[in-house]
Amino acid sequence: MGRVGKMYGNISFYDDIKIKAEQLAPEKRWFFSWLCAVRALPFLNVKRYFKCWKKSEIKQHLQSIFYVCDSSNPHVLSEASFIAYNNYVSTKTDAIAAADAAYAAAAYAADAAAYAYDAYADAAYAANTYAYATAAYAYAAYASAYSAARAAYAAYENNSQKHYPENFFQKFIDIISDDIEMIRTDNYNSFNNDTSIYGTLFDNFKNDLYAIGCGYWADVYDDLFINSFKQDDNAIKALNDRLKIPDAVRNEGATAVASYMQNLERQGSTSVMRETRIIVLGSAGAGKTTLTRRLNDDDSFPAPGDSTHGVDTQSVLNLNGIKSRVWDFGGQVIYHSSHRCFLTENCIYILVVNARTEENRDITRINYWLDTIRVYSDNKAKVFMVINEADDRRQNEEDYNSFKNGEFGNLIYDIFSFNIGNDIESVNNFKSALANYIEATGHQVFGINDSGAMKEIKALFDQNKQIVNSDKIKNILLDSNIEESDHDRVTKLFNTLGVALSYDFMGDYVLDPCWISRGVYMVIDYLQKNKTTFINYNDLDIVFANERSAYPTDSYEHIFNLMDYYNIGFRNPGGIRGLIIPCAASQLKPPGININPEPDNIITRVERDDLLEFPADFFYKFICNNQSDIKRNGELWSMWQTGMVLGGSNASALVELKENRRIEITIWGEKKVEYQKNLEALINDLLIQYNFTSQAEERNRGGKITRFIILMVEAASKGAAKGFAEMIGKNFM
Ligand SMILES: Nc1nc2c(ncn2[C@@H]2O[C@H](COP(=O)(O)OP(=O)(O)O)[C@@H](O)[C@H]2O)c(=O)[nH]1
Ligand SMILES: [Mg+2]
Repeated sequence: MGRVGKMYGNISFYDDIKIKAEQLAPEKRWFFSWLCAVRALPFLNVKRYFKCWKKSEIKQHLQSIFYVCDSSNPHVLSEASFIAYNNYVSTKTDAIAAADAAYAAAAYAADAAAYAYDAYADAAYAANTYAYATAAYAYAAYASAYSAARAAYAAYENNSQKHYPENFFQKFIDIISDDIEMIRTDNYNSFNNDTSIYGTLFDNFKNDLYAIGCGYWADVYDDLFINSFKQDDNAIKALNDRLKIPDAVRNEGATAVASYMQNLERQGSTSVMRETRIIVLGSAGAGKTTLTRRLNDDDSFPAPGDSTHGVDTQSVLNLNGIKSRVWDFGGQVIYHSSHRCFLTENCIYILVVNARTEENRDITRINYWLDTIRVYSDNKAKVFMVINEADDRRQNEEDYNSFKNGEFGNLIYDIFSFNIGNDIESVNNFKSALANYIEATGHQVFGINDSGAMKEIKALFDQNKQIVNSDKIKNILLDSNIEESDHDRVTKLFNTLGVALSYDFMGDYVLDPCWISRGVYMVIDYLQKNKTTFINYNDLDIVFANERSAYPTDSYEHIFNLMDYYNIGFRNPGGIRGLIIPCAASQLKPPGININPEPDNIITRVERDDLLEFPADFFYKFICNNQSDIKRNGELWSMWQTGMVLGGSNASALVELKENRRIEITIWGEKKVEYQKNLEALINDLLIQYNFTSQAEERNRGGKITRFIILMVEAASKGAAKGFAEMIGKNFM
């Protein structure tokens, strides 16, 4: 589509804006982009009730857009970020961006039919997610204006002009042209705030936000218009608070943010807490424990062969005055399967790669770890990658640096190469980089009462009181001036944040996440050592023999409950009470398991379209999900690390994980087609839990039907930088 439209003299509106934007100082260009984005917001609701998006995703879409608008708000932009921004984007592209934003905001195009609406809404969402992932970076402003505007534009494209009052677009363009002129002449006091030009669109936007629990946001944007885009101290304070709310809350979407903000306001004053959790991952022997010790100014080496079992959470760092607890994981494959349940919270990750060992040099392994972090953190994490040059075996740095530009580019904060064991100076530089990052990002704002309660609960955990019952919790919350009617909200918040775990089945209790994680890993370690998949209550006496006070008998139920809840294992259906834990199953198919597929079987294959490995626990969870159908012969369960045999009613299946990246299901028997459908539904449910999307495609192969389910990782997981480059490179109009 050409850039046609109203002509200004002999140039188009678009070119006119571009030329004017080029002449503006960067911060003014930025302001202009932000203003365009805000003016474009009501377009998001051209289809009432935000029906342009999938219902289940509306809150996420809105949150992405509101968040990038907030991050680009002129009141949060510092001198430093302008400089960074300026270095990053040339004046030219910057001006084009501003013009694009303006142009799209005005939704001014003669040629309306060219683009399918949904595709654009998705693009806008992806664009926002890129910006979201990298909001700390200076170009968020541009991305926000641009992508909000794109969404708006898309919304317009898909709808006839009948939604708009007469001459709407002409008026809108005039307003935007006035905006840029006023910004040029430093006249920030009289921006046009006439919402009547939107016709019903503006009020519908507000009303529909209210209808979905986002009244808070309706008020924020209404106030901006009412005050002609001037923001008073209260508005600026709220803006700054919004940017500091815990990521775990933000990830829940616009409604969660709205109610979080309302709670802050209700509690009067706020408190900023600055704690983080550092997760150290990497293969066994990479140097994780050594690095954890060095960060703690401990210059000892772990004894060779003395690898970490489970997870060690003892180490607490003080980084520029901010407390960070370090979770040092054992690298054994068996543990990977249960990382997920403890890592969903927003954490900082250190990935240690050892340049010495073959396995660590293997690019696939590094991809595996990065993908694991991406999946488990919902693509929101930042990874500090450390290449351990133990024995001074330097790798070609290029090899590793390529990861920065690759698929995981936006995940990687930076790559450091040094000898962890002996290069104290580099360790200290690394520690400073970590501290600076945490200082810049690690603050979370809480209502004063909530933060009081949180501190008390953490203090209890620190005193080794790791199982806290309902009476105790109630007292803590009441002491912190949190009314009883509000207790559920607060316990739920603490659970979301990973501060204190609580689940419906636990009823009364909240638990220390460090404590329960350590317990779970000790169980897995025990099973691995004893080469068994079954553990009962008596076995736990042995597991915790040296930790009686930390893990008394009455704590066992919590550990089993949690493992069951997260599908790390499942309850033994008969006989002795206990858990069956698939990740402790034997590596290979045990002898004695018989498989007799019939010739007319059907095969379903599941693989990712990026052909990466499945996250480590994916297959184990699939085993758990099929627990009732797993064939067994007395105590012998037909399952192993990479396979299982199922027997449903009138159908059987052999399920195998191949090369960690392909699940092959061979199904035979009278009702094989129905059984196939059941299994596919189960896999699909699981895929959704991991934020994979799937699309099915059938093919015929040699008489047998081979069904491919081709999986895709959400567009959101593409690199931010790449997304940005695409946005610049691709003129969408
Ligand atoms: N010589 C030398 N040995 C190291 C270095 N880093 C780790 N090691 C040794 O390598 C082994 C594995 O290290 P460790 O930190 O336990 O690895 P983890 O499994 O990732 O926690 C231990 O025996 C360490 O003493 C290093 O920089 N130089
Ligand atoms: Mg270790």
